[in-house]
Amino acid sequence: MTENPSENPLFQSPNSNNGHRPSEAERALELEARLPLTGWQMEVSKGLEYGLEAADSIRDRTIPTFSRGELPHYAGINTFMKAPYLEDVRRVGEYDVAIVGVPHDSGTTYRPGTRFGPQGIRRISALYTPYNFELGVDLREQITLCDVGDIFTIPANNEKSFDQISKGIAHIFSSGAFPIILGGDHSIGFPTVRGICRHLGDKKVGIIHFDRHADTQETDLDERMHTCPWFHATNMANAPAKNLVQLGIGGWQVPRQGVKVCRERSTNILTVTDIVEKGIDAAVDFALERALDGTDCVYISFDIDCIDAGFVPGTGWPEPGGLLPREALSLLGKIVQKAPVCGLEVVEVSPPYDISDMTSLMATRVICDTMAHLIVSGQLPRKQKPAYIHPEAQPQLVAWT
Ligand SMILES: [Mn+2]
Repeated sequence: MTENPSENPLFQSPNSNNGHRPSEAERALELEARLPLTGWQMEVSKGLEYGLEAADSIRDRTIPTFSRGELPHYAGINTFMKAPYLEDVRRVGEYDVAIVGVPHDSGTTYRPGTRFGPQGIRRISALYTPYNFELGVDLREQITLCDVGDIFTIPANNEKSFDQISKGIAHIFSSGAFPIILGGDHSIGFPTVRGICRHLGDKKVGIIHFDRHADTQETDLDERMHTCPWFHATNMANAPAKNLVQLGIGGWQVPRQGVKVCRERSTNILTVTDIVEKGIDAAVDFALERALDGTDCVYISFDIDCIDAGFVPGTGWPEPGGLLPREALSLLGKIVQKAPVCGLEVVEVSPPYDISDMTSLMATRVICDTMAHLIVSGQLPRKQKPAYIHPEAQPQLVAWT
């Protein structure tokens, strides 16, 4: 159901309409008229069938007795955006997008609580409708989404949890469903990328990493903690360090051991000031040029703390001076529209430290925007499995003791 991008007003030249450049709002009003209502109607009839017709006094006859589907937003079972819960994960390849929680926070070095990140993000995601005004996207009409629940992580053991995470992500990724991962602390960045690399054959992935922290040291407190994912991920031949782009790094929480590794491996860093001074478009060009140099796809690792601490209090290591939400979302949207994206993780949401669910809501926004930009750029729904997905799994990619 995705439109040809050339017919989408978002991609039309500014002067195509007799010199009148429509405002974003004018374009948005036009785009909405093109969206079908089929998915909504199906949801209503299923609701009436499964949830029974409403009591006689209810005038709106689309309302069932038992809440089914989107409405009301405060009711219902907490999957991400009330997507169907896929209990039989063997069927995940039947969906365009799979949401998976990774409730692991044993890699945390200060405030814990990100094991509740998936629950927090799912809970506040019920606030959202599937429609975005400016982009003219309706997720319910344009893609199929499921929530496969959480990976079974082992709270006292990072390494066993990493093995579970890599196995789970490899399963989703190789099925052809687009994986969206709800963290969890950032230690999961290594096993998620390892899961993807397992099915890349000889293909390569560039990592675009949004964060205030470098996360590139080998160990922290003697283990592979949330400060360490990119040291280990970029040891894999499928994920070269020269294709690691790190956006928003800076402040008083960047360990010097990590900085040394960034320098030695020539990762590609832009600070918040770099991004502001270059401008968003130049920063996007820099990120794509480096992440796509010799690679076949891009993985996005979005640490919620890349955004200024004032907007995301519910995180493990909040740091003032980060990106404004508008800047982060604009960078993300432009990157997703221009790169072949193979997966997204949003990490470091810690609901016990959150206020009014703001941090979880920011994560929801990052996820929904990513899905919308994948639709607008024609990457979703997938017409076929991307060529970079190799059917055979490589069991052992890198040794570490
Ligand atoms: Mn961070």
